[in-house]
Amino acid sequence: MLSTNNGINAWLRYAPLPAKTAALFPRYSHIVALSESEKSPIYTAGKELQEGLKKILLQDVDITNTLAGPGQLSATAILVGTFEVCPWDTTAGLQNGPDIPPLKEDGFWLGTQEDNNGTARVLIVGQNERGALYGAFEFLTLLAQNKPCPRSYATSPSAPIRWVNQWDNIDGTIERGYAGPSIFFKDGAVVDDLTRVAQYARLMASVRLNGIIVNNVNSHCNLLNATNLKGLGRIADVMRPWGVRIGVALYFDTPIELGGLSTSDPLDPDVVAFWNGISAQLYQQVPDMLGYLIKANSEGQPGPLTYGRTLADGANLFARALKPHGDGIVMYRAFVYNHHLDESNWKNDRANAAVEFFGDLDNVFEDNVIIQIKYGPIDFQVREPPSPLFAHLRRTPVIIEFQVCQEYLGQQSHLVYLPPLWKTILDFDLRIDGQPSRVRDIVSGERFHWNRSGYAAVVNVGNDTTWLGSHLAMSNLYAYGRYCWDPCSDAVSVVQDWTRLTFGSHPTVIDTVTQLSMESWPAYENYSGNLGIQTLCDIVKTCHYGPSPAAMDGNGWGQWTRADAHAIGMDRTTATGSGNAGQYPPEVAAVFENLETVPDDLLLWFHHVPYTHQLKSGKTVIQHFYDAHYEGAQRVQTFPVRWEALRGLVDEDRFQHTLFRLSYQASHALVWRDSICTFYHAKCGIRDERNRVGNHPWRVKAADMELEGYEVVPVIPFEAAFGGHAIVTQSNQASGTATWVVTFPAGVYNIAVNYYDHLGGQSHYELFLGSGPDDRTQRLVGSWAGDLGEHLLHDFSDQRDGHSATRVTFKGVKVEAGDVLTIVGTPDGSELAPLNYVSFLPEGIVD
Ligand code: GCW
Repeated sequence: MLSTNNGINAWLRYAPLPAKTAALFPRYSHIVALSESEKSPIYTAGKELQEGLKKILLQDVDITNTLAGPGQLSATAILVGTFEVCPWDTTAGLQNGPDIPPLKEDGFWLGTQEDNNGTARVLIVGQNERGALYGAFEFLTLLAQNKPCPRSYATSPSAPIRWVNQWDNIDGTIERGYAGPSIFFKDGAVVDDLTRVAQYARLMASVRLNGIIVNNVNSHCNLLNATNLKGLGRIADVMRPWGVRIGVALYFDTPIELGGLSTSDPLDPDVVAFWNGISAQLYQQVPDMLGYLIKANSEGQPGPLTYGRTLADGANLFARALKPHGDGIVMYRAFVYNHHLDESNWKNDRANAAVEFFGDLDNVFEDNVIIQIKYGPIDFQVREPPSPLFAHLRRTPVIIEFQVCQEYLGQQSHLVYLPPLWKTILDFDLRIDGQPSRVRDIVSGERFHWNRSGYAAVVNVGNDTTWLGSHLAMSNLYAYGRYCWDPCSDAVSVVQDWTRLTFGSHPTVIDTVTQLSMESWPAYENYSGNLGIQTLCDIVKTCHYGPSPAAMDGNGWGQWTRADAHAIGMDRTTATGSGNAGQYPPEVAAVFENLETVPDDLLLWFHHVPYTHQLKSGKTVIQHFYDAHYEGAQRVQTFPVRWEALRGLVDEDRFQHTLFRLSYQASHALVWRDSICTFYHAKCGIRDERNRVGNHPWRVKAADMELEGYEVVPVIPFEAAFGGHAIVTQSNQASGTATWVVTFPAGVYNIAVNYYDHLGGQSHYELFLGSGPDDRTQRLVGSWAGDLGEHLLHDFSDQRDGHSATRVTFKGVKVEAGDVLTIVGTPDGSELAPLNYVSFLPEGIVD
C-alpha cells in the first residue's frame, strides 16, 4: 500500500477534517449519480464523491445511479448529473429546478437546497457529463478545505481547449521529462498496466483539463503500428471516464517509414490515402479522438517544405483526413524556424520566424486547423514578450503553448512557481487594430469569435510518485488547470488553495509555501537572466539547465545575446535591427522600438546597448546584472531556512524531500550567480560598485591546497569554477587527498564544499579537520557521495560545468587554531571526485 503522502494523490489527498469540524457537516444519506454507464464521467463523479466523503468526513455513503421512484431524494442526498437528466419535479423529492444561468461547454452549477430544518441537499449539475464531474470535484475540494458549499454557484471555462502535451517517446523515455520514465510507453509499445494513466486523468479532471496528446511532438512512425493503435485505444478507454480525450502527435515521414511509400509529399494521392487509412484505423480504436499535433520542418523534423509544398498543404492533409470521423482538429505548431541561422547577419532573427512562416497563411487552412503557438517568440524563456503571431491570425484560431515542466526554469530542481510568468503573457494587451486585445482574450476565442481555441501545456509527468519529481512543482500543474479555466485567477489564492489541499491548513504552512512560491520566479529570473536577455543556460549541450552564457552565441540556434566587450542585447528594432518589434501592432511596436519606452525587463530582448546604459531604475545594465544575481541568489538562501519552520507541520517524507531540493537550489543559485557575474565581469571589465564580484575572502581554492593523488584541471566554461580550475584524482583507481592549513581565525563556521556531481559515477568524499593529515586525532566533519542524480531524478551533464557544479554544507563546525583541513576524494567511473573550493563561512555570511 502506497503511503498517502508520497505525492501520488497530489492535491487530491482528501485528508480527514478534524472530528469537531467534520461533525458540523450533515450525514449525507446517499449519492445519486445519474448515469448507469461506467464509462460516463457522471458515474465517475459518484465514485469520487463516495471516496472523498469517506476520507474527508469518514462517512460511508452509498451510490445509486438511477432515481427509481418518488421521494427517493432525501434531504441530505447529493445529486450529480447533467441538466437534462436531473428530475426537475417534486415527485423525486426535488424542489423546482434551480435558476441555473446559461453554461458553456463543460461548465457546471453547484448549489444546495435547504429543507425546513436547514438540512442541505447538494445538487451538482453539469452542462455536459464532464461538467458534472468538475462540479463534483469542486464540491470535494471545497469540503477538503473546509470552505462552505455555495448555495448557488455557476461557472464556465474561458476556453474549450484545455489540454496537456506529453513529450513521451515510445521507448519510454520522456524528452524534457524530469520525473522518471513514461507512464504511457515502454520499449516501443503502450504499457500493459495503465493504473498511473487513470490516476493522471483523475488529476487532470480535478482541475478541469479535458484533453491530452500522449506522445512526443518529435514523434515516431511506430506509434502507428497495429499493436500501438490498439494500445492508444486502451489509453483512451482509461482516460474517458474522467472526461479526458486523447490525441496523438504524428511523424511526417510515416508514409515512407511505416507505410513503405516512396514519398511523404502531402499532395501525393498515395500519401493522402495512407493518412486517410491511418485516421480510419485510429478512430476505430479512439472514436472520440481529439486529433493530431504536428511538429514539421522544425529542428530537423521532416515536413511539407521537405517536399516543396507549403505548411498549409501539410496541415490541410491531416485536417482532411480527420474530417469524415468527427470533430478532430489539427494542432499545427508554429514552432518552425531555421536553426542554422548566421549570427553575423544582424537582420537574422529566430524571433521573426513564426510570423514569417505563418503570418500570411491565415486564410488558407481548413476550418479544423488550429495553430499552436509557444507563449513567446523563442522558447519558454524566463522572460519573453508574447509571440507576435498572436496578433496576425484572425480567421485561424490558436492554442497558446505553455510549459509546466521547467525546461529552462530549473527543471523541477529549482522551485519556480509559474503563474506570475504566465500572467505577463496572458494579461498583455497587443492592441490589435487599436482595440483592447489581451492575449487571454485572443486565446479564449473572444477577440476574434472563434469557437475552438485555448491552451496546451507541456507537462511531462513521469512515473515517480511525485509526478513531476518535486512535490512543490505540482502547484504548477494545478495552477495550469485553474488558469485555463479562468486566466484572471489570482496567483496567490491559487497557490493557497493548492497548499491547503496538498499540505493542510496550518497558517504557517500556507504562508510559507505561498511566500516561497511567489518569490520564486522573480528570484530565478534574477539569478538566471535579466532584462530580457533570456535564461543564460547552456543550450549547446542541449540540457538547458545550468549557466553557460557564452553558449547562447556563436551557433545557429538563434538564442543570441550578442554580448561583446562593450554592449549586449539583440537589436530587434525596425530602425537598425531585425525588425521584430515591427511585427507587433503599431502601438505595441512603438513601445518596444523606443529605448525610452521599452520596459526594463525586456530591454535586452529588443535593444543592443552598452553595459553602461542607464536603466529607468537609474542603474547601469551591468550593475543591474550584478545586483540582481546577488539579490536572487540571496533570496533563495532563505528558502530552506524558511522551510525548516515547517518541520513537524508537514509529514516527514515530504518535509525532507522538499528540504533537500530547496537546499540544492540554494547552492546551485550561487553557481548561477558566480558564473554569470564572473563571465560578464571578464567580458566588459567593469567592476561591481559593491565589490562583491570576484571578491571571496572566505574561500580557498582546491587548486591551492596541497594535493596527493589529485591534479589541477581547467574547467570549461571557465566561469563555472571559482578560479577557473578544479582538482580531479589522477586516475579512477585511487583516492586523492587535498590538505590545507586553515588560516581563518578559530571559531564556528559553516563549511561549504563546492564540487561537481556529474554522470558516469558516484564519487565519495570525506572531510576532516585536525592538527595534521596523519594525525589520528583528525575529526571527521562529514562525508557525502556524488549521488545527486538519484535525489533529483536526473543528471544534467557528464562534465564538470555549470550543470554539475554543486555544494555540500556542514553547519556549525568548530575550527581551532592550527587546524588542517583534509578532503579525501574517492573516484568512481568517469567521475574523478572533482572539487572546486571550500568556504569557511562565519554565521550570517553567504558565499
Ligand atoms: O525547446 C525545444 C526543446 C526540444 C523540443 C522543442 C519543441 C520536443 O529543447 O526538446 O522538442 O523545443 O518544442 O519542439
